[in-house]
Amino acid sequence: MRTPPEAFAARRARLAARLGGAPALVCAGRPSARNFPANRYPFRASSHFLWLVGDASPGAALLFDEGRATLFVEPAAPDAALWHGQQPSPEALGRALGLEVRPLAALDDALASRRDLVATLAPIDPATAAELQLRLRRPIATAETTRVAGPDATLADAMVELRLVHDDWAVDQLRQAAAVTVEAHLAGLRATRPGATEAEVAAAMEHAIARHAMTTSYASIVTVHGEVLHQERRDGTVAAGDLLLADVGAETQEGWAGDVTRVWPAASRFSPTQRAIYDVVLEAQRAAIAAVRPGTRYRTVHETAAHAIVAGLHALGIFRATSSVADLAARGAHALFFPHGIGHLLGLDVHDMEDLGDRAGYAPGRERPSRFGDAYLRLDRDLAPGMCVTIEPGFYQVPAILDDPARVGPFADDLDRGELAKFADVRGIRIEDDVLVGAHGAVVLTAAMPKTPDEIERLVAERPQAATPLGARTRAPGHDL
Ligand SMILES: [Mn+2]
Repeated sequence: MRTPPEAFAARRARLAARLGGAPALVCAGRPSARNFPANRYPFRASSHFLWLVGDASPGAALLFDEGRATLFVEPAAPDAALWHGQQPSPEALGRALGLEVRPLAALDDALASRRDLVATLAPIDPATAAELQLRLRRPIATAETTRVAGPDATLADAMVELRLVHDDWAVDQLRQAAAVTVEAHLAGLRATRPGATEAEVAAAMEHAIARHAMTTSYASIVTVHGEVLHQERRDGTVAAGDLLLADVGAETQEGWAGDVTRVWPAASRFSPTQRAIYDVVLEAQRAAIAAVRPGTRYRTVHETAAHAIVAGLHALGIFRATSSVADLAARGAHALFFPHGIGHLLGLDVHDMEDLGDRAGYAPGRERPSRFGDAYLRLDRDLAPGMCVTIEPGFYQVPAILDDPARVGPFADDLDRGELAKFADVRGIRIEDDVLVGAHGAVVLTAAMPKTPDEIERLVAERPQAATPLGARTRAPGHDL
C-alpha cells in the first residue's frame, strides 16, 4: 500500500509543532552525474524530504514558516514532455500532495526577510549544498560535517526525534521491504550451486527485487569471502566447500529499506566445522534479539552478542579452557572475530539518518566506545517501541586482524591457534535480521527467511538441481569448458 497524503501531512504537522513557527528548509537534492552531465545516477531524494513529502522532483525544497509548509518546485523544462512525458502542473502536484506548491524561483522572495534565521539540513550532494549557500548566504556544511549548531541543530534534532520512532505507515513500508528482501534471499539460495558465479547469485537476488519495481537499498554483498566485510567484488566462482554470504536488501518505491544477511552452503550441507561456528553466531543473534525490548540500551544488546560469541568460541576450544569467558569478554576478545557493531537503525536509510553522523545513533551524552571493534557500533540509544534496528552478529577470520600482533598480542595466551586452524573452512558468517521494537519485545520483520542450519539445508536440498542459474549462458554441446 502507498502511504497516503494525509500521513505526510500529519508528519509535517508534527515537525511544524516542534519548530514552533521557526523557518526551516528541507531540500530534495539533485541527481549526480555519472560520467558526463547528461548521464546521471538515478535520482534518489533526501530521506528527510521523502519522509515529509513522499514524492520528490530534483531541486524541490519544502519551506516551513510560521507553522505552514510550502513546496517549491522547479518548473518543467520546455522539452520535458518530449523526453520524460507530460509533467503535472504545480496546481495538479499540489492537489496530489495536499500541499501548496509554488515555483522554485519564488523561494528567494519567500526567504528574504528571515533568510538568516532559516534552519536547514546538510545535503549530501554538492550541487544542493552550493545552491543553499547562495540562497541562505552562509556556509552550508556537507553531510560529513555533523557538528552543526544553532537552528540547524534544532531542526536536525527534531527530525531525529520524529524519525527514530516509526509511525504505522512507516512500519507498513518496512514490512514491504522485509518481504521482498526475503524473496531475494530465497532466490539467491536457489541459484547457488558449485560452479555458479557470485554474480549469478547476485543477479538472481536483485532480479527478485527489481521485478517489484524496487531497488536495492545499498550495494549488495554476495560473496564466498564473507571475511571481507564490505566485499564489493562478485567475480568469484562458488566452490563445493564454500559458504556463500549474501547481505542484500530491498528498498520500496517510497524509499524504505530492508537489510538482511544470510549464509548458506554451496553444496548440500554445512561441514561440521561450518555448522559449529554457524551455531555460535546464531546463538549470539538469538540472545541479542531476546535482549531487544523497550528500555534496553542498545549497547547492552551489542555486549550480549559479544559475550555469546566469546562463550561459543570458548566452548569450541578456540579460546583455551584455562581462560575465563567473563575475563575474555571484559577484555573485548570478541573483536578478534566479531569486529563490528551488532547493528544500526533502519528506516528510509539502511543506516537510518547517518547523514546526520552520530546525532541519530547516539543519545545525547553518549559517545562511541574507543576500543577496537566496539568503536564501529553505530547505535547506542535506549530502545523504544516503534524503533527499528538490525541485529547482525558475525564471525570472521580476517587476516588483517589475526595476523596483526597489536590485535592478537593481548590474547596470545588465550587463543588456541591449533584449534582455530581446524575451522579454516569458515571465512565469514553473519546472520542479520530487521527487528522492530514492540511494546513487549522484538518483532522480527524478516523472520520468514529461515536461518537454522537444518532449515537452510532443507531449502538447499529442495533447490532445482538441473535448472540453469538465472542469466547463465547456455553452452552449445561440445563446447563445455
Ligand atoms: Mn546491516
